[in-house]
Amino acid sequence: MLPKQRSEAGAARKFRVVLVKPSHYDDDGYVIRWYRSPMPANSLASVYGLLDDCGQRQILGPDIAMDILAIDETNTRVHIDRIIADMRANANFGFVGLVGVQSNQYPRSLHIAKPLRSAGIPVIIGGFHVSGMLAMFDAIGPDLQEALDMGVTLFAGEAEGRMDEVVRDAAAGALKPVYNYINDLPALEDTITPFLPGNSVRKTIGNVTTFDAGRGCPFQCSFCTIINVQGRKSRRRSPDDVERILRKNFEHGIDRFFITDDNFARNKDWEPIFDRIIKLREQDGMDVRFLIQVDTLCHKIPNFVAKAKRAGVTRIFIGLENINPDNLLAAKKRQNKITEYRNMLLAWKAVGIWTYAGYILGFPNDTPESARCDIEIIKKEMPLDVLEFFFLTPLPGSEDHKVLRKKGVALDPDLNKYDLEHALTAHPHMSKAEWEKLYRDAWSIYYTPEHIETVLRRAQAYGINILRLAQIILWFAQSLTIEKVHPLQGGFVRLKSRHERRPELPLDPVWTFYPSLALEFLVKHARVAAAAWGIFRIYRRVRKSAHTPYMDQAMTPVSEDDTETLELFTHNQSAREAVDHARKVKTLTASPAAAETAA
Ligand code: B12
Ligand code: SF4
Repeated sequence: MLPKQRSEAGAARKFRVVLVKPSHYDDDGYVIRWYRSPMPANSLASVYGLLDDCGQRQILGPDIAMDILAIDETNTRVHIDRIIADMRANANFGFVGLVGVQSNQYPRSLHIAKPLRSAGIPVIIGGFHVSGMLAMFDAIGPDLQEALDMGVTLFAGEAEGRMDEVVRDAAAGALKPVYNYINDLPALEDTITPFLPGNSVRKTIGNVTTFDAGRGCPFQCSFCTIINVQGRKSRRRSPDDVERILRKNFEHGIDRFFITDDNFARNKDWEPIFDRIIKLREQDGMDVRFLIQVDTLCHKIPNFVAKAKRAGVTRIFIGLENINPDNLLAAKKRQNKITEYRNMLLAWKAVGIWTYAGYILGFPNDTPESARCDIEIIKKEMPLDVLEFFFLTPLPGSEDHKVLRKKGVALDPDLNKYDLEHALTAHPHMSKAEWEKLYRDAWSIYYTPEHIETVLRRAQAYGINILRLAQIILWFAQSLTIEKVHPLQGGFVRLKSRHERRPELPLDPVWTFYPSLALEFLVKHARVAAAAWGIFRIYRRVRKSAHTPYMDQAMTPVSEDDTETLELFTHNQSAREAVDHARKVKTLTASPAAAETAA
């Protein structure tokens, strides 16, 4: 039997909800699952919180209790047979919710849904794939139709304020095929606090959790899904909401947070939220710390960086994406100005905050040579700590995906591969094999022992905790080579079950599966130990030199000469043009008359 959670004592009946945040399949067809995943899933916590609230308000009446179980498949095996038995014992009174389903998780979701539907259990799929497809296309595509044909209900848009309707319909056995709220996005102020019960959180690595302080981003990057699913308008939780979330977690010993807003710098209430957190830290003694995602112009917002520091931000994630202005323009990422990159990174460094940046490989102007050269320039001239690479991916929900589909361009039909780790369409200058090789090589070009040492030396000079940074570098540098998954999909100790394989692939015989699993386990852990020892030695060397001042080109304050001397600004025609453009803008806006005209 499945464990019970959250039910009201004394109620005559229970409405059983099993929430599953699905994982997806690796390239060998096995579900990616870990003994411990890095942190609780915010989508799962959001949906759990909303259902829990329905239960507490007894929306189905005083004699019906809500009984909710949350399973994150990245750290827990989904025993479909047990869910079926459990639901059957409850006369299928309830539903299974597949939560926060991304495109790459959609095939796995259908595989989970199929036997449940055959057993007559109501199933609902929500998340970015369904929302993205319904946001961009009027007609239901074959992938969503497959779910509908099975009798699965699709939920598009956000569930805040809509969960009562779904629960009531499910209880009445009258779920609609589609709930489409994509054009009616709810306000987030005073909405229900995301929440996960302790046994779910304990399956994650540390004292870290996630929450979104807001949704939506004003920019228009063509590869982005967020703007089409969550909109371009900033909707946000209030400072009171944020304080409630922080206090609730802090009481349970959780003091590290990943604020999942895709661009916290464009959350219209970033300042009152930071001010509230500053109060909690400085007056109420709550030592809470944060990782936030921002854009490359955030340093220009008055007080943003300084208040982030005081609010306990220790790390930021930036979508750097590329250093070729032609590529940024092609992706409509006009807000990313290479002339501002160094200013921005140095502003964060000056307050001792370290940086993760995402870098996309496979923009139209990339060649294997140019991309390799760009990574070398970044290493030399930009004070970045952790760099992570992605394939340019036409994600369902993005403008890129819609345009390619409309043009009839061939796209890989296997949604499981839409995880930013696969080449899914033809590239103008690279074969698929060259693109894949570039992706694999990019990690080893960036994470050389020499460069790891440089990153640690720079960080030490800025007063950053380099032991923690070294651990994160180990994770990012080795994940792809050792675990064959992107670090953001990684976890602690990979688990595999013989039966958790894509149904299209054969079941491995016992006599080959288990020996190769054991060998894989040993080899991987030996490699992790060797890599950890290598990075630890670098760390020790850097630590010993703590009293010797360190400076290099990347750390040099930005000067007028940069544009003549740094390769970042001279490496190709479009970089030189970007510099000319920035100069013109500066000259124009320096003259009061021009400033008036510009205004
Ligand atoms: C935080 C985050 C992460 C974190 C996860 C941390 C965590 N544990 O929460 C990390 C960094 C680890 C991560 C990794 C990845 N991510 Co991510 N991630 C996000 C991000 C920024 C926020 C997710 C979130 O919490 N959203 C808020 C929740 C509340 O929204 P929601 O999931 O849509 O849920 C709402 C509705 O959909 C609905 N709903 C959802 N489920 C259900 C179920 C039912 C029954 C009902 C009624 C309603 C319902 O109600 C919810 C509340 O309103 C999103 C972008 C975004 N803004 O959402 C990308 C995003 C989801 N990630 C994405 C991707 C691709 C990935 C990776 C594959 C990337 C990679 N290669 O590493 C991995 C996959 C890892 C994994 N196992 O999930 C894509 C998915 C795009 C797509 N079309 O599939 C997104 C959209 C970003 C993007 N680039 O476009 N991610
Ligand atoms: S800045 Fe980020 S969230 Fe905003 S549109 Fe671009 S990719 Fe999307």
